Amino acid sequence: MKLTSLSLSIALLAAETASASFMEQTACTNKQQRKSWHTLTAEERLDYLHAEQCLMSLPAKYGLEGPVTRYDEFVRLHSLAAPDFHFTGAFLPYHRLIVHNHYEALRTECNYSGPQPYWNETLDAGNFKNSVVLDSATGFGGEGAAIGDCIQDGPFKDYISPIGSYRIDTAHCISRKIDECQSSKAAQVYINNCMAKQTFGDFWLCIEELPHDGLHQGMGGILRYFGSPGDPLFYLHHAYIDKVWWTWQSADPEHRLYEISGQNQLYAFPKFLSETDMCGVAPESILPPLEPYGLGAPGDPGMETTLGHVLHWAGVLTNVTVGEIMDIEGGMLCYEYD
Ligand SMILES: *[C@@H]1O[C@H](CO)[C@@H](O)[C@H](O)[C@H]1NC(C)=O
Ligand SMILES: *[C@@H]1O[C@H](CO)[C@@H](O)[C@H](O)[C@H]1NC(C)=O
Ligand SMILES: *[C@@H]1O[C@H](CO)[C@@H](O)[C@H](O)[C@H]1NC(C)=O
Ligand SMILES: [Cu+2]
Repeated sequence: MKLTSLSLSIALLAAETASASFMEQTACTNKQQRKSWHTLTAEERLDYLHAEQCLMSLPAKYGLEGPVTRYDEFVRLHSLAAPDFHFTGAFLPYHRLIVHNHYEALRTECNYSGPQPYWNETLDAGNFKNSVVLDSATGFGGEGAAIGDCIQDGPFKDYISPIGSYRIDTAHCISRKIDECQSSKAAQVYINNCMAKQTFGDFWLCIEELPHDGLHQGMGGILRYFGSPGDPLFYLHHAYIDKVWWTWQSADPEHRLYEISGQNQLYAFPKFLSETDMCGVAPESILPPLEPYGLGAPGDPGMETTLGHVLHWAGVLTNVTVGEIMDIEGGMLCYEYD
């Protein structure tokens, strides 16, 4: 009895020390805003779309092979490291970071001063085709048509990216092919199911499987692959998934603010990927390749993702640890959701 409570307090003390070391001294007072696309004014929507077009017009600066524009560089960074952070414990942290990095580029390089929007996908689940997000005048344009499912309207219809769906580069348009069975995976019922999970490991797997995959498979085209940031909808989607994670964290901050776990390399696909999904899609058609890995991952003592896990970007961006971005209102991040 006594021993148990002693080891418990030691564990708690260790957890507190770990979290404290990740909290920087800089206070988060002037929070950046994240807002639902559905509630933005037409002018706010256009500001965001113009900022994205600006990023698509700026020249690449990291010297990576492939990217021509600043916009392309984020696509390349995502696909280069993609096997490290899909179906692994770093899935949510990595996407939190890439949305932040992309937003910083819009702000500092394209003078964007509006909020980071997110797409509340539950509002359009099963009916992506009619979403305001895909409006041709004040949105991202609709789905594709003709050869290559190239999008036909909206501000990005003429954008050609040299970055392929994964590691092989071929010049292509932004493609989409909506599947409303897949888009119904974004429904609130699946969000609620995940919100009820009590551990990070259960929550993350639940999110990555259903609500998260609903957008990627439901929108189709380039969003189905590791080159998914090639469609600017990627950032609205992952800001949304980030909001869902933050809501889950905030429901029990004492336990969840710094809770992380999960395999730290893509050793195995989660069980749900071995089964045909609810829309009758067989797993082989959506699985990324499994790659051979060494033991463990940078910053982790073993095979589990920890707060020390290094989120790295092909050596071109500053390395960040998972622990540094667990709190969106402290350390290197300072933003809030509406
Ligand atoms: C951002 O604003 C600065 C200062 O006004 C200006 O020099 C720069 O050209 C602007 N950048 C873009 C991409 O519009
Ligand atoms: C999406 O909208 C629904 C309906 O207004 C709301 O209940 C839900 O909380 C929203 N989800 C997020 C993540 O904002
Ligand atoms: C960033 O992390 C990677 C992976 O651990 C490592 O190879 C690289 O040296 C690190 N870069 C810096 C600047 O620390
Ligand atoms: Cu991703």
